[in-house]
Amino acid sequence: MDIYPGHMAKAKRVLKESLKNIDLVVEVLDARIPDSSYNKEIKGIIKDKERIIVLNKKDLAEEKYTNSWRSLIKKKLSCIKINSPQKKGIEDLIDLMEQMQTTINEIRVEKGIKKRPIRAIVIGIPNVGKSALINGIVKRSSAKTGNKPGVTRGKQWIKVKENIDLLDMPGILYPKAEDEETAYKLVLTGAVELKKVDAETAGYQLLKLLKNLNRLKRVINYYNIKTDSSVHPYDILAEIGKKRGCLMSGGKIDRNRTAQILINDFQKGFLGRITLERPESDHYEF
Ligand SMILES: Nc1nc2c(ncn2[C@@H]2O[C@H](COP(=O)(O)OP(=O)(O)OP(=O)(O)O)[C@@H](O)[C@H]2O)c(=O)[nH]1
Ligand SMILES: [Mg+2]
Repeated sequence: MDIYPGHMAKAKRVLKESLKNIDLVVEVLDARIPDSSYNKEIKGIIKDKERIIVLNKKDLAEEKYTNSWRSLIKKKLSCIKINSPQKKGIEDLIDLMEQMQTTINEIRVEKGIKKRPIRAIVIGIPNVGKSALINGIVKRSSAKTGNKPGVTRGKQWIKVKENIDLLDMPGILYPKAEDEETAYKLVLTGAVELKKVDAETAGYQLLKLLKNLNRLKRVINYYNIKTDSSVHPYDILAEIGKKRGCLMSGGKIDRNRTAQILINDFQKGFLGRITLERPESDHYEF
């Protein structure tokens, strides 16, 4: 499924341009789908720059699985769990950036190069919380925006700490929907707009995923529907539709509208914290 026709190549070019002179890349993933929100081409693009992985929207994900993803990622990279709007975990991220700054500058000094503030950028897929994270960092910084010009016109450097500058414009990377399930996970978590796909189909995908994750009970309880987890997604959607009064003329259930409600409730966290991807092996690229 080509969810971002044409965007990918251009975004990569723009990102490569933004990465010039950058020392540290803060890569934001959605804690509900760490694998699907990770762009596998990124390593090739950022090469040997330092990286920190942020598992954002941790408030919407199940803590147990966020922790296991974090342990897995930490075998290779630094990783912090964050809730950007509530500024949870931002202090830890700044501390980590500070540590990395020290290391990067020590290496510079060893090589006989003068110490200088390191430059960082936030990157990630659409809607993952890049701007919310940057805002959170700005609010936590001692100094506000500096007026040093960024790599591209219109961009500015934010002074996070004495020796850390952050580009105020995040880099956007489009996720690769390798298969249909990945594509729908991106829709369900809001990285891809729902209107790009058939809402009803997306609704069934969500119910199917929740069933496989043993989380269908959340739906049944939230909408207070009389059914059990063994029932087919088709019937569950109908039950939700009836409860919510999503009827068309003639009394037929408006499945499209029902699916939109269900997906919106999931995205808002009304069904509780739900992680759509659990780490299943050690074979992730990160
Ligand atoms: N619950 C929750 N919502 C978040 C979190 N971070 C961001 N959001 C919400 O997710 C939506 C997208 O956040 P943005 O910061 O605009 O995301 P972005 O990556 O800058 O998106 P684009 O600029 O469109 O690429 C907003 O409604 C945020 O309030 C988080 O940690 N938890
Ligand atoms: Mg943004």
